[in-house]
Amino acid sequence: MTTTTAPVTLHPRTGRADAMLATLLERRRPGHSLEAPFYLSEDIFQADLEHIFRRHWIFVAVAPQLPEPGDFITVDIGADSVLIVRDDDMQLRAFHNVCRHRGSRLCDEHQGSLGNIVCPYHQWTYDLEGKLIHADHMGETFLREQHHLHKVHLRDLEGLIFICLADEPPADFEEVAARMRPYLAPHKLSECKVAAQVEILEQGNWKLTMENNRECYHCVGNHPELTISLYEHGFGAQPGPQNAEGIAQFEQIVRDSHARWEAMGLPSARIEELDTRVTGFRTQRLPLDRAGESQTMNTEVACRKLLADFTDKSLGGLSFWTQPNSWHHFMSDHVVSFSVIPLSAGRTMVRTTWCVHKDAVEGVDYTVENLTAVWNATNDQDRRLVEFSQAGVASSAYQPGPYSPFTEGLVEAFCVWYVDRMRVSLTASR
Ligand code: 3BY
Ligand code: FES
Ligand code: FE
Repeated sequence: MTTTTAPVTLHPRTGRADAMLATLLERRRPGHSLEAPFYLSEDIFQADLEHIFRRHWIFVAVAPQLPEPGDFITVDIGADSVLIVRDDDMQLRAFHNVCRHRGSRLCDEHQGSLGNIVCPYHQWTYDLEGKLIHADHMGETFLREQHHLHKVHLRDLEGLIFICLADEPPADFEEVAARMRPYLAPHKLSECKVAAQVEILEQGNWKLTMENNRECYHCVGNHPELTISLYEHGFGAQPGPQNAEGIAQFEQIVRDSHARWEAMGLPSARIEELDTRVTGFRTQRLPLDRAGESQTMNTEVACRKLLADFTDKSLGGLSFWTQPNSWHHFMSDHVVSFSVIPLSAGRTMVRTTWCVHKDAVEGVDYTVENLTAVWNATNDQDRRLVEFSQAGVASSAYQPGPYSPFTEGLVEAFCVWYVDRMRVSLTASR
């Protein structure tokens, strides 16, 4: 591993080695994986939390996790715990899960239902809008209105819940939302129910999880279940005489499918803005192979009751990727969403949520086993790949390797976005 000779100065507040980080960011070699400290260093992990996860829009949940007034979930991002509740007017709200009395954690559970938010320590009580409504023994001069819960920014993008811990969140989210709404709205995720949710722990850095997600170079060799429904020519490939016909055929299928879907009111064209904006995103609706209905083992729908008012099972897969931490696949019968939560330099949680129409009946319209089979298998394969990468990066022999210009363009886009956002934020915080 190459080491830097730059002088190391500690950040006045965090005590971290920001100069070394700045040097590593500055000398990142385009088109290559990152240097080892980006995956291994706990200091850089803390910097990732500060500059990426506390300043950008983070995908944390789907609206069907909180269908009723009083439903809540908690989400931990580094040392910050966030409480998301649905209030009596059905509005989703997010608060720091921190009591305004002496700072106690308010809710310890990951999900549940509550009437008011009651602190377990001295029972200060907040309503679902975060207002302090009750606090005993605080005297005549105590002002309840100065002790409401601290809010966290929240956006519900057609059922996808994003939060931002920054005081001033990136404003371009509104534009991303406006662009994405026509793609997502027809699937009516907000009218779904959660059919299954699985959390897996990966012994690897969150960036390796994201990089792995941004390419399908590894798919043929590792994902026998996923590649049943995905067209191989959708993965990107070095063009040549051996695959010219296959690529041309695939492109024709995409054009024909897009024409059909667009005519049904389903926007399908690719939008590619992963590394060109603060709230990086990408979308595309792609046809699925074989029966072409869903990402299942037999490529047929996993749920007989289709989403929204769909009658056509063959709507392909609408994918939506966001920086820094999510990807989603919307099909005719279900939606599968992935949220990546960093835990430490070498540990990452991936939460996968499968949603079906809220009136679909388990055992009649779908089975959880069939619905989740492809992505449970694929997630486990990806976990192994991430763990292999983490192990290799930790070796003294590791050096940044070259990305394929044909199949790893989006991995590069992730790294470009990451390095750029870190540089900007690091400079601004000095
Ligand atoms: O399809 C996905 O979401 C990613 C990309 C390829 C491998 N991985 C399963
Ligand atoms: Fe919450 Fe005292 S810390 S009521
Ligand atoms: Fe994969």
